[in-house]
Amino acid sequence: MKIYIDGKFYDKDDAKISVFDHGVLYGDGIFEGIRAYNGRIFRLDDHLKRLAESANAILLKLPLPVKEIEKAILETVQLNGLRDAYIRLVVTRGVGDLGLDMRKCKAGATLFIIADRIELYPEEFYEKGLTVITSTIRQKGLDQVTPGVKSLNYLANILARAEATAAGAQEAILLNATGHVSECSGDNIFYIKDGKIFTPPTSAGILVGVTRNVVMELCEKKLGVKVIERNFPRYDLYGADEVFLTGTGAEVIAAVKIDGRIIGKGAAGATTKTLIKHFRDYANSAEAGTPVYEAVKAK
Ligand code: PXG
Repeated sequence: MKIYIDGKFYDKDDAKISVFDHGVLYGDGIFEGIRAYNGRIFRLDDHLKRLAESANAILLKLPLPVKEIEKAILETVQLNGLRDAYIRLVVTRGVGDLGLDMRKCKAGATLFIIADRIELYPEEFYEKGLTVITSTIRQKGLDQVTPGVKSLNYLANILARAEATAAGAQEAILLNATGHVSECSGDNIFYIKDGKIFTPPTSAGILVGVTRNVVMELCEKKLGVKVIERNFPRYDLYGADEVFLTGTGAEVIAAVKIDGRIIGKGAAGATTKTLIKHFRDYANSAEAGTPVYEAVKAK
């Protein structure tokens, strides 16, 4: 495996950054989790746009123009010979001193890119669905560093996921300060009731998922249903016909048990299954991604 760090490629064991990097010392940085399907990087422009917005929000100057970052991503995937991949892109504040002052990070931001094979939920989970719990951990408020910034501070999400694991569940829902559902530790959430599809609005405190946006487009184009963005309590999930989660790793996947309540028929529902199919068809189509290899480009 070859890992990109600031313009150079390193073997896995040699891919290291400084202990004085503020990404390590303070979680001061941002990241993106991106997927490649069949030699094309899925919605790369969306990920790069979110990265640039996150950087701007935390006063971080990206070390390269976005177009150059795109080139570095393509090169990393190419060099590792991957067609289906999970790509982790991280931008840290860079090397500073032991204080909080970002002006001390004089050398500027560090960018590293890892491209690896993806670890997916086993296929059976797409039929039988996930077990989910509500975490005791609250979503960060909008007056804090907004959850819309994909920052390196993922402790709340990690601890929420640990609560899920301890409860024998795969995902955890985070409620926000007003008790409304925001999102899961690594996925956005939707529910279906009487033919209508709902998801929390950005004002609930969510990461605006690339997958979430694609699924909203697919609901409109393929199902003829416009997703309604509104705040709702977790009780609406308990009474839903179907609940599903979206994320780069999970794609579209049903949640069939939430806090011990069985949702719908207790397995992936018809609409969720239809969406899983539409999503996979789209993800593997030429229009969904930026080609990595010349042979694909020529097609
Ligand atoms: N909310 C949160 C908090 C996320 O971290 C999503 C929603 C979905 O966004 P995308 O753009 O992926 O549709 C995410 C992203 C993992 C893992 O290992 C998951 C994410 C990020 C990093 C790792 O499960 N999900």
